[in-house]
Amino acid sequence: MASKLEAFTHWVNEVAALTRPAKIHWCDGSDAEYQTLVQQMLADGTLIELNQQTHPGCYLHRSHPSDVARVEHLTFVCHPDEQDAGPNNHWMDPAAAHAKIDALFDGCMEGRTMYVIPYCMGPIDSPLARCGVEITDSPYVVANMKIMTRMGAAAQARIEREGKFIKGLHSTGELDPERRFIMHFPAELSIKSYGSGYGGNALLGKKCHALRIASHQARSEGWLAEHMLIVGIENPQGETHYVAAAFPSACGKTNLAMLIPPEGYRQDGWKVWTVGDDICWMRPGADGRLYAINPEAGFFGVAPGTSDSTNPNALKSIARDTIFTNVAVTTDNQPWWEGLPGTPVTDWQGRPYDAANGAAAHPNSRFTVSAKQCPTWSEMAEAAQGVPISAIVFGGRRPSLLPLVMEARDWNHGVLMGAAMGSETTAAATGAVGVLRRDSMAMKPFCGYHYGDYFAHWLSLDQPGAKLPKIFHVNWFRKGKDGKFLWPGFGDNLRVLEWMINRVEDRVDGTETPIGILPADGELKLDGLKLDPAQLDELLDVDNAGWQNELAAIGEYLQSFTPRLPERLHQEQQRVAKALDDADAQPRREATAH
Ligand code: GTP
Ligand code: SPV
Ligand code: MN
Repeated sequence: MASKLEAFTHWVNEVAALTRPAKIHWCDGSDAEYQTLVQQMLADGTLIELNQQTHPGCYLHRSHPSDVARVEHLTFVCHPDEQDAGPNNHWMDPAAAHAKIDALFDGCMEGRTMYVIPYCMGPIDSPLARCGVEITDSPYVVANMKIMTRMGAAAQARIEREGKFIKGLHSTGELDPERRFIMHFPAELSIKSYGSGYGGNALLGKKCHALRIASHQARSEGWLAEHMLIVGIENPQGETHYVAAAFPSACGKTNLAMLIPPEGYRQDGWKVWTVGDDICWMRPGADGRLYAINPEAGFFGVAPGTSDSTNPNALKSIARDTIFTNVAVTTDNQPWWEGLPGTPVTDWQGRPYDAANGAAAHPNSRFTVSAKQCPTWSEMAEAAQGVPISAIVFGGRRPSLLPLVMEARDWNHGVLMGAAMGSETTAAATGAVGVLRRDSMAMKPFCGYHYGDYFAHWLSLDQPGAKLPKIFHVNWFRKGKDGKFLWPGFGDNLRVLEWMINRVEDRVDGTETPIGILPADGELKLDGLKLDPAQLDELLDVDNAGWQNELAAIGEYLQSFTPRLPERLHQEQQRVAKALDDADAQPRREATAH
C-alpha cells in the first residue's frame, strides 16, 4: 500500500523540484474548494462575473487571442519507435521531447501555486474507468477539471488502491505559440503540456488522456477509446437502444447526444437519453456485445449555434453553474453567441462589438458544465458496466456525394467506412476552416498510435462469439445547388436513428447499393416534415461516377499507411470499388438507387 502512494508523492515532489512553485495545493474536489478558486479568479480577472440573476454561478473566461483551440501542429506522440506514431501523428524522440519541454518547465511555477488534481475518467467504481493525476499551475484548469471529471478524494483513493495512473503535467507558461507543446509518452503513461491554457491542450483528462494515451492502452488491452457521443433512444414500448457516433470536432456530437425528438415522435412517446457527448470507451462484455462508458462527467461544448431551436437541452443545461470561454456578452452582462437572440455589446476579446472585427463570440467558444445539469442526462451514465451498444455511426461534413445515411454490410465494411471518413475542417483546431480532409473514425487528431495498427485493432474485434453492433455512416451536411443544407438536421436526425434501429431489429430491409444499404422507399419516417421529394432523392442519391473517384481517393489514402495497412481493409476497398465498376457496366436503372 505505502509504496503505491509513495510513487505518487515521489512524482509530485519531482515535478515540484523542477517547476519550483511557491505552494502546492492537493485538490480534494469539494464544492468549497471550487468556490474558493472562483473567488480568487474573480479577484485576479481570470474569471468575469456574468449576470447572476439570469445566470447564477456563471462566469466568463477570456483566453489569450492566440490560444483559442487545439494546436495539432504542436501536438506530439512520442513513442520510442517513430514508426509506432504513424503518418497520422507528429513524432519526437521521447528523450529529446522530455529535454525540450523540461527546459520550459524549469522554474515555470516560481511564485505561484501548483495544483495536484487526482481524477477518475469514468464512474468511480467502473472496471472500465481509469485514473490520472494532472499537475497544473492554472486554477482555470482545476475548475474545468472539477466539472469535466470525477475529481478529488474518491479518485485519489482509487489511485492509492491501484497504484497505476496517468501522469499529466501542465503549465500555461507564457502563452507564447513559439513555446507551446502538447507531448504524449504512451509507453510511460505520461503527458506534458506547456504554453496553452485552452480546452483539449490543457484539460489533460480529455483528449490527451482519454483518447491519445487511452487509445494506445486500449489496443493492448482489447478495448476501444473513441471520439464518440453515446445516446440512448427509447421507443414508445420502453425499449432503449444505445448508439455511439463518431463525428469530427464541431460536427454535431453534442447536438445528437441531446436531441429533442420531433413533435410527432414526442407525442408517440419517444425519448432520448444523453450518456456522453465527446468520448466513449467500449469493451466486449461476457455476452459478446460492446459495452460503453462515457469517461467524462461534464460537457465542454461548442457555444455558437447552440440555441432554443437547435439544442434546447444544452441551453437549459448552461443556465447556471457554467464556465463560458471566449463568448461575447450583452448590455446586461449575459453570455452571448451567434445563434442566440439579443445583441452583443462586447466581443470575445473584451472589445466593444464591431461586426468589422468578425464574429462576436469566437467560433470555437465553449461552455463547461456538469453533465448532471442536462435535462436528458441518463442514469445509465453512472452504470459501472456501461451500456450495450446497438449501432456505431460515423459521419462528417460532406457538402456532396455522401448520402444522408448508409449501412455497412458487415464489420469489415463498417471499418472501411470509418477509415474512409472525410470532413471539412472546423474552428475546433487552429488552421484553415472548410478544407476537406480524411479523418478516420474522427480520430485523426487523437489516435495515439499508427493508424494502420489502429485499423487492424478495429478489425480484430470481429471474433467468434462477438455480437458486434451494426455500423452506419451519416451526413447531415449535404448541400443542394443553392448551397443550403438539404437535411434539416438536429431533432429530425432521430428519423435516421429510428431507421438504423429498425435495421438492427430487422424490421426493415433497406436497399442494397454498391456503397452499402440505404433506406428503401417509405422506410424513413418523414411525417410532419416539409421535405421536398426531390430533396430526399438528392439526399439518398448514389452518384456512381462520383463514388468511383471517391473509392480511388480512399484507396490512395489507405496506401499511405503501408506497410501497416491491414490487407483485409485493402481488400474491402477493392471489393467496393469493383461493385461500383460492375454497377457501371450494367444498363442504367430508371430510378435512383434508393
Ligand atoms: P466537439 O465538442 O468539438 O467535439 O464538437 P461536436 O461534435 O460536439 O459538435 P457540436 O454538436 O457542438 O456541433 C457543432 C456545430 O455543428 C454547431 O454549430 C451546430 O449547430 C452544428 N450542427 C450540429 N448538428 C447539426 C445538424 O444536424 N445539422 C447541421 N446543419 N448543423 C449541425
Ligand atoms: C474537440 O476539439 O474535439 C473538442 C474540444 O471536443 S477540445 O477539448 O479542445 O478537444
Ligand atoms: Mn471533441
